[in-house]
Amino acid sequence: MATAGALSVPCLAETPIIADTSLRAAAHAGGRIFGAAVQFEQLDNDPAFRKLVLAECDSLTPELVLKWAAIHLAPGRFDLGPMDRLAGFARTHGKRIHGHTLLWHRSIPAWAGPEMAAPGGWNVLQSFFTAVMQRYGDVVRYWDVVNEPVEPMDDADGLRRSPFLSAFGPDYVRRALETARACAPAAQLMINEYGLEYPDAEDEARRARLLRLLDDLRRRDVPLDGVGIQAHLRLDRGAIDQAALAQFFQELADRGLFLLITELDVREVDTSRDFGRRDQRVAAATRAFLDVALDQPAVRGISTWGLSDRYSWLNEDGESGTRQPGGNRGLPYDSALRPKPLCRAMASSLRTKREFKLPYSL
Ligand code: 9MR
Repeated sequence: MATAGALSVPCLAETPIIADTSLRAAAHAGGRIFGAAVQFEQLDNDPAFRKLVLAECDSLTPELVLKWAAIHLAPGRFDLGPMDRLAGFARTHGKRIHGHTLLWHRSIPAWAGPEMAAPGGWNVLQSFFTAVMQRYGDVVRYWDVVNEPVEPMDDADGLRRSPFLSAFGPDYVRRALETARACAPAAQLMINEYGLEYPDAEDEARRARLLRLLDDLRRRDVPLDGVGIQAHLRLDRGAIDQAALAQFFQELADRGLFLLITELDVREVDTSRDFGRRDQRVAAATRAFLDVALDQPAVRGISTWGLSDRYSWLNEDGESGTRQPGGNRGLPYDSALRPKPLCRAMASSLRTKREFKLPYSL
């Protein structure tokens, strides 16, 4: 069975001196890793963007092509071509792939819903896990085994109402993690969750329910190694409460779990042409978040959801699904691939908040 070998983050002394906006250099300076969500076509068709991604990223998260609905076309039939291309790119350039994601309620193949609900329904999940965890085991070290399982507003004891919950009951989280461990014994298994960052009642309820889920899994000795904090920040949600957030990160770390910031970006409200003011706001909000996150030694790294405003889901038109480059300015590089104040704020936070004696491996 293929396993992810260690690929060491260079020690500070080996890190080349590059621009002070370099997120990768700043992350390495603190013993952390940096990555971004990408699509292969962006790397293939856009040489300037490819160069930026190669310079900045240790880890690439497939934005679309590793999701279940994208791969598992029918029972026993997989379309692995698009993911193979991204994995090949990562292998060629010595990058890691972040395994996003095995179970997500928004990416279930249409045929699989009824199959899951029928007797023996776990087999369909088992065959997807086996196919991708073995095929990409050499480049994937971290897997988002279950994405977004918690939804306190759903009134199902705080777990999200989903086809997984309906077919298998709340125990599906344990079964998914155990199945993943059996498929890739050396991989690092994670739960990835959103809506954990703000001090309002909704996020507070989600934080509490996530902690309860983690305690439950731990009590039953379920294989779980880490938690992904998505960190889709939003300027319409107001300020974060740094003390409360620090406490939450500590509560996660106290459970023996490592943490990754997995999908960082910032949704703006202001759409004016005053880019200077907008960029300062985005940078300040992110700095307030990252200074807390990176103060926590259990946080191993950051990935942004995209690297440049040229390619951001936040610029996706809900109806057509097309993206208008540059509308929202919530990623470190602008649509001309120039570093923005956000980039400098991230690099500065990464450099200031150094926690590690030993570098983590990717
Ligand atoms: O950014 C992704 C968007 O282009 C896709 O249409 C969508 C459905 O596959 O998924 C988006 O990525 C999501 C991620 O997989 C999970 N967390 C929230 C992300 C943004 O919606």
